Amino acid sequence: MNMLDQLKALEQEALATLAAALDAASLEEWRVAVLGRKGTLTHALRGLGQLPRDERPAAGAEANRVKDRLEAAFTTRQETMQQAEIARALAAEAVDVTLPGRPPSLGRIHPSNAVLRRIYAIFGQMGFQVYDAPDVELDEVNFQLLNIPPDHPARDMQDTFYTKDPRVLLRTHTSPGQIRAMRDHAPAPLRVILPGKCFRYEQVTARSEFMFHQVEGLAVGKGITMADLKGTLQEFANQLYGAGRHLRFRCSYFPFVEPGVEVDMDCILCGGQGCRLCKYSGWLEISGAGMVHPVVLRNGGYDPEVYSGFAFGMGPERITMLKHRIDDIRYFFSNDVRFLEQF
Ligand code: FA5
Repeated sequence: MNMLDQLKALEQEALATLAAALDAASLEEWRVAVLGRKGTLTHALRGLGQLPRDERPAAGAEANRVKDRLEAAFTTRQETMQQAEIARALAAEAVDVTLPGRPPSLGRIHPSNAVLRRIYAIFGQMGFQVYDAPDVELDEVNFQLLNIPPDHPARDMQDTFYTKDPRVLLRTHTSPGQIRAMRDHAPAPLRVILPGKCFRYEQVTARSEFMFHQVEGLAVGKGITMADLKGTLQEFANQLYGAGRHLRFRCSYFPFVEPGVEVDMDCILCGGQGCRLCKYSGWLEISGAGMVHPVVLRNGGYDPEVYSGFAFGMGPERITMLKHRIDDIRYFFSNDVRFLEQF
């Protein structure tokens, strides 16, 4: 067989095997076997040099044509294969855009936080700033500086959770924040609310949790009187529960105020007639309060001969219960969405 026939036969065979190559591996095998350094075509091209001179131009031209043809065929086959691979991948990863989506579930503000924000806004309008005090407190600040020495009977009303260090406990009320705020500001006049979590080691019931929020209020300055306390709480009740609320101040005892009071508001359900909510008394308790005790003023850095102040402490969960007529405080922190999503 002369060179030209040999080249034609090589071309036919190579094209036939190329057509049979169905994957990338066999395509690569074909490239090595035909176009590679030791491939059949390369081998044939090398043989051109041994041809007689007059046969070389024709054989050379034919060899180049075959080489171009096979290279072009290889490229085309490779591209076709890549396209097919892309098409297969796209089909496999196809997303059905007509499927209904998963709706994101919308969060809500927790009812305790919602009423806290409302309380901040109301007292903010009256010039009270929010002061943050720690949940983990010293016995000294939670009790002693508030006029409750060790073994004082008032400690029985506010037992708490203790840490390994007997000096450190979880605060039972926000009142220790009074000491911290006063020490931060004295002797400048001061008007703050102190919101936050409180903890008590007590029986959990429909009205009492072992963890709950309080909002403390404190105003210290010259010439502050009980009338300021009454006016401030009256304005608060009007803003939160609607204008025209009636408040009642009942004598009470807290070691850190003198005089001390419990503040009641006319029942929001019956307007004072008497119903189940107010236990037929016509009144709902909303806050403990009083004039800051001289000992506490002194512990906070104010001279009680010159300065006076009022303080109050209320429970936002109980306030929310009244507002929305919730009959069990345990709903607040049991994380039942059927409860939480109503707010
Ligand atoms: C106090 O804790 C005083 N520190 C309040 C105070 C501040 C008086 C400043 C005078 C001057 P009391 O123990 O009554 O007081 O609690 C105040 C409010 O916290 C209660 O009216 C109630 O709303 C809320 N509270 C108390 N204990 C619980 C509890 N276990 N679960 C839910 N709320 C509670």
